[in-house]
Amino acid sequence: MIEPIRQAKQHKDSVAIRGGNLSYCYSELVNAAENLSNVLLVSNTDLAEIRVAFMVTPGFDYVATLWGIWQAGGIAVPLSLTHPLPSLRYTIEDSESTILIFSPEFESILSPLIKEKSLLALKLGVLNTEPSSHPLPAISLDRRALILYTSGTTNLPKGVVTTHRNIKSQITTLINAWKWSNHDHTLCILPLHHVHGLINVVSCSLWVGATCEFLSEFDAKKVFDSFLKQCINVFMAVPTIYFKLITYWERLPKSEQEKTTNALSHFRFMVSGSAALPATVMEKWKVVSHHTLLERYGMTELGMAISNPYEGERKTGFVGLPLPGICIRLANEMNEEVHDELGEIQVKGDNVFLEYWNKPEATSTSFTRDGWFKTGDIAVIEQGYYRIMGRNSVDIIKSGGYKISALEIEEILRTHPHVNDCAVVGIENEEWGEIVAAAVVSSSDQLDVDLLRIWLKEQLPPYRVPRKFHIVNELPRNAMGKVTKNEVKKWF
Ligand code: MCA
Ligand code: AMP
Repeated sequence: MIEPIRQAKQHKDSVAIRGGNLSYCYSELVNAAENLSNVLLVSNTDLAEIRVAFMVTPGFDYVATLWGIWQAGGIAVPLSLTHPLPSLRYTIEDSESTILIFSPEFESILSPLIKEKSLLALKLGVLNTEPSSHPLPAISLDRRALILYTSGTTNLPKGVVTTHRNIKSQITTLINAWKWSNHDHTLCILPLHHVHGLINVVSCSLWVGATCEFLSEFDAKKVFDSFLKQCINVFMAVPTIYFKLITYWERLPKSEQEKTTNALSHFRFMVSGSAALPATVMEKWKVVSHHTLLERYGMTELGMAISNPYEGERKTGFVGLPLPGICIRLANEMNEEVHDELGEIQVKGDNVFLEYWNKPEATSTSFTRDGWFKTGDIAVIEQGYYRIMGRNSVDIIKSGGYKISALEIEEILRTHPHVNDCAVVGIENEEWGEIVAAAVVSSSDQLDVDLLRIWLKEQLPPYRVPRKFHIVNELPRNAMGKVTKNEVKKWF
């Protein structure tokens, strides 16, 4: 039996999931997952690491689908709910998924792919929550469980493969460090094709028998309305979301502000991560909630690695201390450990992913010879606390908590008939962390930026579409002919 189901079986009648006006207990969740495993297995005894892509509404159906795939022996490939068709096609093709599970609301976007790829398609109806007695395969911890797609220094996103052991390690580390318990009740508003929402919020809460409540989308009013019901006591989000909540709260009448602050002050703790938390946001959130946000550092390839303490000083501008059980060091360009100076964060531990899917070379170059994973993030240690100072690539942009590859956007832009060349950069922004900006070289007088934006939206997820454009005759280059992106940034 997979570990999440084994854990869930200890909390049979407790409420696992809430969404809309519906609640589901742990027994219903386990039964729905096991019944779905049986449907997936048909007459097989084990899916043997077949990739199963799924595009399912966040909530009960989502978790039942994920656990159902795992319990049948498949590798789960969560699809983004907001990506356009070309991005969904890429994920399905790259992961070589052969089965696709979806909620009815996503049928229209997926139907061309189902036909084109001859996928075995399963449209979810009402899930069967009766107990099942069919035998299900034993799944060892070292089997592959999940592929999450993340952008990086290559132009196309890479599939990060984690095993059941990696996931167990990522979850149990956080449960211990942040003292999760079955009395907790959290709200999930984050996308579930990334670690922050899927592991830190949903998987941690369901591992301990807590309640995980879902909102269909991020909306500041709906988030505060949920908080005012006074059940939720744990909240995790990216800095952009805290920024948006603060902006909303500041516009409320004084009496509403007080009511909200009173509800928030009863929370157990609140976490920020996925991107640097600006000091201004940290300070303003203290006024809104009477809480010092716990900032932590993680990566799709690692889960969480460094965290400010649950008990103890949470330092503004620092991501904290290595989490127990995870080995962290700073290293120079020769991959030698350094002290008292800037270095790349390198990580070892059971939490570290297995491989990039079908990319053995990318996998091997991302590790040192002696097995440290090279994060590409540069940090210093001050009094034991890590402070992130930047990245070793200008081509990685973080916007709204999403990691974005400048190279991917450039490659697509260059295929536009009126674009001769381009350079994409991230511009610092308090709300979004960075916003994507593009300098475009065009010899055509027909290039229309609004039309270009619409054209890009058909090919890229909305958060990867540049917000700012600058049309130029030439890009600045160094003596080697390489575009000098710091010069490009100055244009914005
Ligand atoms: C959207 N907009 C943007 C961006 N995204 N503008 C600038 N930059 C952006 N990145 C604009 C839209 O075009 C739209 O404008 C308006 O904002 C609202 O768009 P919408 O998509 O509705 O935005 P939203 O729903 O308000 O979304 C903001 C969000 C979302 C909730 C912050 O970006 C989000 O869920 N981010 C979390 C991502 C995440 O979970 N990352 C974790 C991965 P207009 O109306 O003019 O069109 S990292 C991870 O997992 C690691 C392990 C870790 O450490 O956690
Ligand atoms: P992703 O690849 O989407 O998982 O994003 C991981 C990256 O997010 C890390 O490599 C960091 O660059 C960044 N990140 C995550 N948490 C923080 C944080 N608290 N402060 C600064 N950067 C962060």
